[in-house]
Amino acid sequence: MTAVYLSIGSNLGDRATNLQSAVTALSELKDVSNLRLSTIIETAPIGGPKQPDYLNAVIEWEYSNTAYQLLKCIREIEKQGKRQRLGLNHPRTIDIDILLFGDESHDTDDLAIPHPRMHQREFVLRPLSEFLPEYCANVTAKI
Ligand code: PH2
Ligand code: MG
Ligand code: MG
Repeated sequence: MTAVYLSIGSNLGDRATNLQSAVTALSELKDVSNLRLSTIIETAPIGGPKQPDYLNAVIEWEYSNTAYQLLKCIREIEKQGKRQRLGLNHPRTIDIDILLFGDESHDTDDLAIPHPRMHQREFVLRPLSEFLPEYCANVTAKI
């Protein structure tokens, strides 16, 4: 069992329903237990073209398969959520990013863990701090 943290976000369509559908789909994956959802926060978009505000949250859970298997499942759920890949930081119905996967590090074209930009993103750190307050206080102090 590995402690895994995911960031979820939506800024197109019915944002709350999009997040809820993603949480439901994630919770129905095999290899998953003890899922907890942070507070859902509304955040101004960072980067990209002019676009609507996001709803963001973080998920904590235990996962018993590999990071690559999880990535495959996430891509499938994003597809079900009508995610279109319009470009970097463009608006989206649903985005699911792996933030932390136990103490693993990955740096390939497909998978970068810890998420390379998470430490600068308040929309990640604020909900993540509900689960990992000391980790977030430490990274925030180093920015
Ligand atoms: N995601 C991005 C880029 N910018 N801004 C906010 N507020 N929330 C996001 O989830 C977000 C973003 C790329 O994935
Ligand atoms: Mg993202
Ligand atoms: Mg993503």
